[in-house]
Amino acid sequence: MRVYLDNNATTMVDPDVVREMTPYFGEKFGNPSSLHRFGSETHKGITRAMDQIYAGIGASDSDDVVFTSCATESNNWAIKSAFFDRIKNGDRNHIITTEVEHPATLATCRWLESEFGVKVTYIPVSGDGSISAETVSSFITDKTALVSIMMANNETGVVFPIKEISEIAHKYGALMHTDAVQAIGKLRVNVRDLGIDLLSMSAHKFHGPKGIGALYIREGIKLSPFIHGGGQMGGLRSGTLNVPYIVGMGKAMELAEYHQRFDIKRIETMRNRLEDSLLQISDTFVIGDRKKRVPNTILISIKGVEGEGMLWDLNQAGIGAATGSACASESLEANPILEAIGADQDLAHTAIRLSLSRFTTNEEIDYTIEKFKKAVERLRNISTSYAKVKAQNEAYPHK
Ligand code: 7TS
Repeated sequence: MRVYLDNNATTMVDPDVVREMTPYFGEKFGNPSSLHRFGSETHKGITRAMDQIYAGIGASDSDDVVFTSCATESNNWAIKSAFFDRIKNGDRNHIITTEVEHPATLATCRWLESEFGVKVTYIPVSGDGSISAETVSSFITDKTALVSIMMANNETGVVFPIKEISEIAHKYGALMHTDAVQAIGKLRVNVRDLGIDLLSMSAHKFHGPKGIGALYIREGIKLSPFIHGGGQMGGLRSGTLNVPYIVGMGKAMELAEYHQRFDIKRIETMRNRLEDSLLQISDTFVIGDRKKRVPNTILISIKGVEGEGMLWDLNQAGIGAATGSACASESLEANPILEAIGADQDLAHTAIRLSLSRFTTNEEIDYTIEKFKKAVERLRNISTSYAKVKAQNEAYPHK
């Protein structure tokens, strides 16, 4: 059996999305900026995708959505623009973010700090993986140019209070950017209700293709262009549009929004069943209150078992899981989420992330419960035997 439980890293492209994209690799190949009919037929595809995305995130017609290559690019643009458009020639010099953002945000902030002297506050998470709007309040000043805080954390699935944080940001005249990569398709995302100025998304996290994302820009917010050139995307990001991928992202958003409304309970029920069963294993805990997490994610820590060993055993059984984020897996020892919850170094290695999707089935959950329990048992037996041998060797050292 093959079971994919790493949907926070990427998702399977929905076959309906592939179907929608296919003509744009073949007969509909025109440049959407061309004035002839080859261009206008692809232009229609772009317009439709735009409508699907605006509807999916509750944007108003006067707002902007600019297609990018991925959320990493969107985050880079949103944060660098805080420097180029608001800090460089203004009287603000401060950005607020959290310790647990994706590297796309953290590395960009660190670069602005080291190269340009921007002050950055990295808000810590508490033991349950959450952050509070009050903490943002306590750090924000009238020198804050941007607050950049993710909507849902990729490792724990914990949802952050974006509406309250937006209100605080605006009270101090700061812009509110959110990385909504892990929220789309899992939560209702409405930019207008949440008071968001800038929002990043990536199609491959909601069953669209990889290599296409977008930045939502609220009406009236002026950003310097990210890519200069032929003036596509209102001059904000030049370059011939990636029509098949944009069409795919639009369709994926339409489906994500539909499934989020009508199908998410089914995923949540499977996630809860999996979680309850795994928590029956002794000395395990899951990070984050279930009611405060997106409905597809579990980050579980198992005492005395190495995360890499678990991944190996699960992989042997055909199950794809992760030890936290794939992008940060090489520095798990310094994982701020696990440090925040007070996990010691041994425990820090045991964090296994299981993330479901609408394609996950109940049979796959049953199979995973069985294989997961077996893996923990096997690995705990190995470490017990190893400890015995070590103790014997210490008691009777070789001459
Ligand atoms: N932001 C968040 C919150 C993410 O989870 C990711 C990818 C990105 C940005 C980057 O998206 P990209 O499309 O630009 O690559 N997160 C993960 C993860 O959790 N495991 O692998 C990739």
